[in-house]
Amino acid sequence: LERLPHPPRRVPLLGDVLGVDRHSPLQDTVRHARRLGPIFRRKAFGREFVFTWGADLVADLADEARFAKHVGLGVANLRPVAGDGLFTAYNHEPNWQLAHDVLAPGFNREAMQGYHAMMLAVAGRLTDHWDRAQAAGLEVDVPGDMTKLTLETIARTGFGHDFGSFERARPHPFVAAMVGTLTYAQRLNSVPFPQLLRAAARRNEADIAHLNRTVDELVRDRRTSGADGGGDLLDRMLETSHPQTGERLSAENVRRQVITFLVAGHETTSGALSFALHYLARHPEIAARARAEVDQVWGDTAEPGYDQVAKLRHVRRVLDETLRLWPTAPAFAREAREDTVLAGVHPMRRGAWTLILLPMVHRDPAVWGADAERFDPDRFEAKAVRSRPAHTYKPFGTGARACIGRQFALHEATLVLGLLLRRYELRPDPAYRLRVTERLTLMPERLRLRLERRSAPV
Ligand code: MNH
Repeated sequence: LERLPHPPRRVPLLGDVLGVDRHSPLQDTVRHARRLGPIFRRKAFGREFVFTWGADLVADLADEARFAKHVGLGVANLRPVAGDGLFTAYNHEPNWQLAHDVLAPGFNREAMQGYHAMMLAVAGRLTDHWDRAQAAGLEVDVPGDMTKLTLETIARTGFGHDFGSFERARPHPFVAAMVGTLTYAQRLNSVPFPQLLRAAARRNEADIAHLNRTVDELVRDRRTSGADGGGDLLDRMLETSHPQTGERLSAENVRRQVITFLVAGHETTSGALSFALHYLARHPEIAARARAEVDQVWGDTAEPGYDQVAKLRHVRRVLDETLRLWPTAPAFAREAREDTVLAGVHPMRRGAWTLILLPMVHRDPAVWGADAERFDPDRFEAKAVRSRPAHTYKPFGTGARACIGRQFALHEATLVLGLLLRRYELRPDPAYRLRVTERLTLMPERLRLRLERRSAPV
């Protein structure tokens, strides 16, 4: 550890943390990373964090035989909210395997096909909303509207629940409570004495209570209505027993899973869609190519079918490239299962861990070329992908604890980008400069766009 590069120490107690902007710890760390190299440490309040982004190191950390997910920092700070839900569970907690096995079929191809019509219906609410804004000559609030869209999508497809997001002027209180808990969890990492955050801690308790209440109501509605959700996620959580052991999720664990899926199922997808729309607006030539593909593949079918989404290769590459530059879950942690030597160089004790800094992994000039900062979806053409080493692109994490919702997110986002490209031309505000808000996840700050309806709208 002592040998790893680190920023200069200014204050002995606080380490280099005085240089940390507590509103953007990730971007701040990325700035250090460029200077300090592929593996480095930062000290904050007596704790040492090791960050890794070099391609050979990250590839080695992906070895599931020697490394596993580490529940630390931001993820650990969410334990009071999400408990032993799928995302925040420790590897050894029995509820992880149980919930994983019970819920994984909720993301297979057949299940995804079942969600498609509802995803289309929610996207229709978005385009109604955008049509009205466009007709009135108003800008649209991209992150706000993408959050409405993705929250409604996961709530309706997974839980048969309607938050009425598009009928509200302000975000649903569930979203406000969620943003509160994510921001608080992030903040806990960057203050020396979290005990002093008394007012914030009380607000956080209230936010958690709100999330719990919302979820308890949603579960009660399902139980009392006697309706089955047609095999949706809530159905699986409540009714499905483990195929081998016959075990069921407990009521308390169901509560944790519902919160987990409502939050994990919309926040990162919303950011991905928002960044993608930013890039499409800024690169009209790339938007035009993707739009031409949509016109060609979808023709004038009013409602594209499930299979017609995967055929949008260009649109999908726009999304892949967006998640390269702005992986909306920007870091994940890996720990050593046993004493080992990382990439044959750095000794690690059992349990020692490091944070993988995705924006740097994804911008390493040694992997992505001298123009790594440039937005170029062609990097995801099959031939280019094959020419890159494994484990150099990891927006959905790695191994057994990788994202269970990956196909869900990609299908939803590709469908929505296709629908929006087909319907609108995107006009950026020339004065806008991309600023990124952090609350564990990433989101473009105050992104507004103007829309024009295309001359031959479908
Ligand atoms: Mn998702 C885990 C990124 C969409 C539900 N997700 C992860 C991890 C990353 C991630 C990275 C691994 C974290 C870690 O190792 O600590 N997820 C994303 C991104 C998007 C996304 C970038 C969208 C874009 N995730 C979704 C959606 C859902 C979802 C949609 C649900 C419908 N994700 C999860 C769950 C986990 C997870 C649940 C935890 C899985 C596990 O540990 O078993």
